[in-house]
Amino acid sequence: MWDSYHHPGNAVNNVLVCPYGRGYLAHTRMQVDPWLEINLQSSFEIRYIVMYARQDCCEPGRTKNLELTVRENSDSHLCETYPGPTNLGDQILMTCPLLRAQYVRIQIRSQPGKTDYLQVCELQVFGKL
Ligand SMILES: [Ca+2]
Repeated sequence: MWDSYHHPGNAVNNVLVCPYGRGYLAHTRMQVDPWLEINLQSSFEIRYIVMYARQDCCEPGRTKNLELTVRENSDSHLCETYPGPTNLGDQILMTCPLLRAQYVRIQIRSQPGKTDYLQVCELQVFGKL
């Protein structure tokens, strides 16, 4: 579920800077295990992703226990986990062992009984056809 001021498309709009205010971040509401999934429209050999953290406020502490998974159809594969927490303006690199996939997902695994925000300035996916 997305915060109405922070559309998930902001994570893939090729704008790497997110000043304070509406319309820059992809930002979920507070929830259990928030996630963002990118549909690459075709299958690629995924090598790594770079996630641009927000630069304006509210870190560290929010981006933690992050998982990178990829999937081709329903067959999902966990590539890497990132314990965090992230600091303001961090660029987080997470790698994947050359798996073919059409969908790339990042997800915070909430602690039992806790909820989290997932907030992303930009998510870049690198791979090859
Ligand atoms: Ca962006």
